[in-house]
Amino acid sequence: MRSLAIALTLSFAGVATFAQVAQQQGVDPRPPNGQGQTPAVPGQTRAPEHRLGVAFDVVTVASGLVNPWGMTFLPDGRMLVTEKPGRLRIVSPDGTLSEPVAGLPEVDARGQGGLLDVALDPDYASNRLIYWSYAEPGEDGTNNTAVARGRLADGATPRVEDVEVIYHQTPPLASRAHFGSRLVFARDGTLFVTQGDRSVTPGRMQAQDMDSLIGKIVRINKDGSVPDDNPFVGQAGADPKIWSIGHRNIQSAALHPETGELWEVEHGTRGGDELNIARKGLDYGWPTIAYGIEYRGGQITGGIQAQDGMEQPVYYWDPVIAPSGMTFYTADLFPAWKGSLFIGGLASEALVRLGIEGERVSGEERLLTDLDERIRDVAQGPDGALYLLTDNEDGRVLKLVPSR
Ligand SMILES: [Ca+2]
Repeated sequence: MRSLAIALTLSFAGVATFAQVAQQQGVDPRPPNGQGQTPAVPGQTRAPEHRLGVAFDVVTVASGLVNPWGMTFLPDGRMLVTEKPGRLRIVSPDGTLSEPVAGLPEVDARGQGGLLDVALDPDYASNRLIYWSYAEPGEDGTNNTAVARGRLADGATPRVEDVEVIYHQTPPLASRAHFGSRLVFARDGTLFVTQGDRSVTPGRMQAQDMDSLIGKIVRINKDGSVPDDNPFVGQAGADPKIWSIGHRNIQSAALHPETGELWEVEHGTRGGDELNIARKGLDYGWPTIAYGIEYRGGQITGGIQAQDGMEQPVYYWDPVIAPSGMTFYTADLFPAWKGSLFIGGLASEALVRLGIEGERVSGEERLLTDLDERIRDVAQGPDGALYLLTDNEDGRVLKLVPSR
């Protein structure tokens, strides 16, 4: 497929021709679900396959983790890893798992719920604060995404102290799905929380409601208070925690290493996973505009893919990859990968690499397609290796290192 793409590139006679070819010749040969849907701009989907041919080994760092979901690195090189059923562990570079960190609040681990992402305070070295997101159990079978923080007290039996729940997505709904979520600190020290629409009709409809936190990215201060410069502060009927609206389910987010903007990938239905740059106060369209079709078949809402006042994705996938964690690669260990965006694939059971030029996707590559495991999170380690979590009852921490 690569040689075909090169041949076509060399012989292409115009942008329209190239766009047409790119439409047909991405890395995924299957036809789109959204028949007749056309990208808003050339290259918005099915970017040309671009195999860099980087040789790497896959090393198992740790195993025996139950559905690990999120990870982050401590300054000493150990990792914090969440397990979806509700346990947080410290993982040493030699693969040793700590006892579960004591003191975390109860989670609702049904369905897609549980203990989700984990992040360090930007001032962790001095305050030892860590933050985690989770599905919080509520009344009468309802639940919601929540964020807590606490001070990590290390030792033979690690624990968190001074635990505070700093954020609750409202309103709670009865659902086992679409909790998001990723925690990303902006450069100014505020915290982005990416969320979902709860995968039930009332939640889906609230993704456009300004008084609901369903289907939103929120931006909060470290203590959960509202930053003064949030976009809807002072707007009647709007929740001031909102940063952006119209999102379906975001389990993948990272700051762009140069611009500091929040990039995110959200789950679509059948066709319609999207890469967005989540900007202040903007509407990302769900459920009014979307690529792809409903799971059961048939058009989504009014069957439109674009509308004034709603943002187009930078890129979309139809068929989907089922995106999980992501990271921009910036280290020197793999020079050819510098500047690439890596996204974990759940249903696609692959590691997706996107070449990024400015704000467009220049090429796509699928790695680890023979691993046959769902990839739940992706992070760059302090050693420059690319770390992954595999989503299994016997889940692993893997790292990719250059082949010896
Ligand atoms: Ca969208």
